[in-house]
Amino acid sequence: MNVEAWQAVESERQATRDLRLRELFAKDGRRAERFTLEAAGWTLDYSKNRITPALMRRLVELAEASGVERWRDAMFAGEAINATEGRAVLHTALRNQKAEPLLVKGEDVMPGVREVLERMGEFSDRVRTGKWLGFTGKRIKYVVNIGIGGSDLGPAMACQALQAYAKRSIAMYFVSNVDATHLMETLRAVKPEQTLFIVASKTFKTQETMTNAETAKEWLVQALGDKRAVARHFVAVSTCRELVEDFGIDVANMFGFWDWVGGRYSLPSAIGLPLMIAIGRRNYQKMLKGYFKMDQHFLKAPLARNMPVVMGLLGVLYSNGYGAESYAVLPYDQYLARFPAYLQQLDMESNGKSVDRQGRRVTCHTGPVVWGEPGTNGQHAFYQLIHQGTRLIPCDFIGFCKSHNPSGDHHDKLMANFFAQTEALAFGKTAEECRAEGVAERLVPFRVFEGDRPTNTLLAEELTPETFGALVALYEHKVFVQGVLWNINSFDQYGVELGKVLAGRVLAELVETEPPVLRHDASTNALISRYRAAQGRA
Ligand code: G6Q
Repeated sequence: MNVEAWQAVESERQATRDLRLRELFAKDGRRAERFTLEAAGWTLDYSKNRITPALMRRLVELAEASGVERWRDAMFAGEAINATEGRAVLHTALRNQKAEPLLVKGEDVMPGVREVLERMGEFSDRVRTGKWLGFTGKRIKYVVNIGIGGSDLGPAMACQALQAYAKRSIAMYFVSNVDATHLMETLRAVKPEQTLFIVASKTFKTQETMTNAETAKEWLVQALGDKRAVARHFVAVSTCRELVEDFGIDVANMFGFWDWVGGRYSLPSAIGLPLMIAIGRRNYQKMLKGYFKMDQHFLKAPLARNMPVVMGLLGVLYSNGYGAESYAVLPYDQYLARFPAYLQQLDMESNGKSVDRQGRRVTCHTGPVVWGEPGTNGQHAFYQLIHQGTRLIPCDFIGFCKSHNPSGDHHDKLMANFFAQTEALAFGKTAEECRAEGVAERLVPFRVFEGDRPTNTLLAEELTPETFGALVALYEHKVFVQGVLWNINSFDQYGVELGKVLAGRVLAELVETEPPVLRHDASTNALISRYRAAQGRA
């Protein structure tokens, strides 16, 4: 982190650390308005944070000193900012609505982006209207996406998020785990002659995905009694044509993307195919428009009024200033149930790094732990710790004014909880207030809420494809900003490699018929031997 700019943040934080949100609100009648931003259909009220105008100024200066604008512009321009992998980072091109060319290594990437979108549109129209038929002439009723990580979490989360817009006659399934239970339980729910498998893998080499895809292929061929059925029931989303062909999928039914789309940023690429089948190409386009609006806001708004920048700075304030180890994302919308899981990958795989861009050990904490569950469920589970625990857990509350399922007073109750929680977290309840309520003296310490628990409130009119796209882009850019502030490369993920390589070696040892010579540590050797014995392979 930029040392001087961070020190300025720190001294301002020290000067304001004893201020209470109660006082700050009482002193400044314009506080809520001052700390509220609007962008792409979203309102962000960040007034219930431990900030003052002066502290926000120091934070914005940190963003300036760290070169947030320079890095942002380089990313949007297609520069190879993913330096360790020598790649551009251009997920923003996938939703770019402008007519101008966008060059990567001298080549305009936009015609390719539009061409794939068009092919996805044609294909999803055919599936949705029943023109694409299975091998036995029946229409598709089940879509099973086989992918993992970035090739699963985005579309799985989005299909649930936008279920209100989905064609209900096509059921969507997502299989990711190499644990056969995931695939087998899914295959029990679908009929082979009416199932379309989408094998989604950027590399088309991922162990879990290829294992599941091979098993699904065997299942289908066996059920339909003909290898030719594969062509009508399997399509691929990948960057690797040869491997798709080797698997037996007709490349006419392959939807491509590019190495400048990182897995966890790939939802608006062809990886979004299951979502397009679910919600149709028009709604999908609206989602891309929502992404684009937030992209444009991120590009054009001054740093102090820039939603992803402000959220990124607040996160750094708590991580590095207050030592917060995690933050919670709490969507008050059941459709967004998988959003925290999606964000876990986006944030933790991007910023879970301990070396900076120059390869030096970082000197401050980087990416936080992200977690969360939909409200109000979380209130009956872990909110106790957020309200009265010893740890500081900044929270993002996400809610909508209108429900897709208006029924009685459900939505008013949901939103009453939504607003009340941030109020309770910010302002708490003093011992005097407890006593005034008649709380017995011996119980007062248990009934006090300290308050000053920081929250962001993100509110939109309705969960639509557009507001959804903008929300995802908001978090993408927030994570980007934090990566710049910490001077790390948010776009590689070498940390997932070691376990994969070791698993390859262990697999050979697990399945060998002759007792293998185990050369691990004593613990791993013993565990492998125990497993082999249980399989009768001692
Ligand atoms: C994402 C990661 C990772 C990746 C999966 C699947 O940023 O790179 O989660 O998406 O490992 O990879 P494939 O799409 O190549 O199967």
